[in-house]
Amino acid sequence: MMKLYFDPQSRSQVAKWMLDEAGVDYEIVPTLIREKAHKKPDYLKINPAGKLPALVDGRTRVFENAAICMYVAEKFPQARLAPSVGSPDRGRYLSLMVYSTAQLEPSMGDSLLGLHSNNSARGWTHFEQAKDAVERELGYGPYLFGAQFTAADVMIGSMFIWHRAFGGRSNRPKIDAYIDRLQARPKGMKFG
Ligand SMILES: N[C@@H](CCC(=O)N[C@@H](CS)C(=O)NCC(=O)O)C(=O)O
Repeated sequence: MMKLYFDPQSRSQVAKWMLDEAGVDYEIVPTLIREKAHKKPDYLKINPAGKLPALVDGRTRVFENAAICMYVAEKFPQARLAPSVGSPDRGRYLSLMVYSTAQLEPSMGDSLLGLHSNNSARGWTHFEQAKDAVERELGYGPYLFGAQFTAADVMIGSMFIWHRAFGGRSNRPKIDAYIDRLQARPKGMKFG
């Protein structure tokens, strides 16, 4: 059975949300940050960055939420959590998965931490510009791929859910309505 290395008070909840949406069996391996379990040599063999979460599936190990979500979507195509390989939407899907973690996550982190820099040489820009990009991609919704809920909603949505949990407001009615929809899903991401 797949094993999810998990601390409930961490981004491990993103991978858990994805696995729950896929409706598959997995085992939770408690790996608590406060106990420094994520820095132990055995865990570093799974995720060399010493961060949570990580997923182990037989001889396969996957770290970074975006990779875990893509792995799960690919392994369980019947869950329809990604546009299929070869479909015209596939490129946009891959782009949004990488965008979520390469640009949205750091710009949101800057915003929460009050680190304001407009130096786009870092590879990402201000959180407000990231919100613009998400609004453009949302179109008429309800999800990023219209009626089909996908791993891209897990990755992009979880960033905004996390932002909310830390008291941030998006101040974008369209994004707020989207996040409300995601949180209302029966298997939506939980915290703590
Ligand atoms: N981009 C990574 C972020 C992982 C991450 O930063 N995890 C945090 C918990 S929310 C962590 O393990 N921090 C502990 C540390 O770095 O020592 C992902 O999505 O997997």
